[in-house]
Amino acid sequence: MTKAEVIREAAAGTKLKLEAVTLREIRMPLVHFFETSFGRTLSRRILLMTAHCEGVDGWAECVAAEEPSYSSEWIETAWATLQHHLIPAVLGQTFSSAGECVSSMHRIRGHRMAKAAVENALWDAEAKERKQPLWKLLGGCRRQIECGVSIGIQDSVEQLLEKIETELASGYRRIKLKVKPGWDLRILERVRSRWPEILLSCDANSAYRLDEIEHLRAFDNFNLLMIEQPLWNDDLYYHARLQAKLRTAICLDESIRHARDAAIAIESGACRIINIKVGRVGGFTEAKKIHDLCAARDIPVWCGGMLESGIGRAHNVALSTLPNFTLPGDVSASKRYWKEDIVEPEVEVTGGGTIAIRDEPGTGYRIRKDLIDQLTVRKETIRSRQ
Ligand code: OSB
Ligand code: MG
Repeated sequence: MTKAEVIREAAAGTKLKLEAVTLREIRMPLVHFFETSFGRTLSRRILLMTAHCEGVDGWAECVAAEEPSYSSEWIETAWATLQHHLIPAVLGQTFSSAGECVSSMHRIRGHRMAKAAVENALWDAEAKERKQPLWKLLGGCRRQIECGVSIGIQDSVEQLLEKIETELASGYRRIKLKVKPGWDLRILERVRSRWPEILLSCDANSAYRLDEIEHLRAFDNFNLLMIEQPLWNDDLYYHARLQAKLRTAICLDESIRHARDAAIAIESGACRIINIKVGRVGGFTEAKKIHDLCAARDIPVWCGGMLESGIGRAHNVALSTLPNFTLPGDVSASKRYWKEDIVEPEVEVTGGGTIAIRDEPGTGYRIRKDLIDQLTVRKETIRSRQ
């Protein structure tokens, strides 16, 4: 280092030397099963990543699921890609900010959920090192965020109505229903006639095809805030064709992998709303890029969820404080998913359907290390030899 560099670094005050990384898999059964158009989840296998940076530990959750259904990534590809490619690309390096690791991982194609685990753990470490709340470091501006819920496909309509009633009574500000052929118009009709005024949306997770366009047009009858990802998970073009024929706004989730996808989706009219999931897009840097691009084009965004434990959930809370997160997200209370969460306090929602933002350094949610140890089924620490 030159003298000027030493002085500059001392002035900046932050240095993250990534000395070691710990990967773990924990098992956590869900309080209730969660069913989408692609299947039912009863229990989660969750990959946690810890970035050890000279006395400061940053934590993140990799949102890759148990099966490659929502995306092509799943826990085993994420673990292997982290172990063999991503961790070697960043280990032993010194970063002056978390976002710098993105270029180190650039030559590895795809595997965005795995990349997000690395980057987000470093963001957590950076926030702790700077003694700043993560939400501020990300550029957030809100002191509370608005919460919605995503309600899976149920065994009966009665069960669904009961669930909605419970969530509305808890204060949630938007109800999103998972739909698929055979569980769509009939339930939307029942829900809308019972609650004519609520903010209501639906998510098809790619369950429809373009030849079902007349069927999809019937969704216009229910005054929905949006219909999320009706067509193929990797499509933009046909969503544009569909959006031109619908009154209801299309929101894209799966199809938006990065800011360029978001730009093309907006320019081509494939959607009017975008769901940002930090794991899906490869980390906070890309999530912020999409956020900024949407803000500049007057496209509202909201924060999606992936049945996260408290660690991923806390990151979603922080991200949701950015100014263009103007619609209620799928960020809800820990207790909807877990008997006991791995952070303290658990993520809690007020009677008004909001989460209050915490001001401690990092996420503001402490890691329950003992509980994590109890839930761990596999663990590996990889150290730098430098
Ligand atoms: O499409 O938003 C989705 C869960 C798993 C995979 C995909 C999705 C979801 C959800 C649940 O809708 C959101 C949550 O409550 O975490
Ligand atoms: Mg979705």
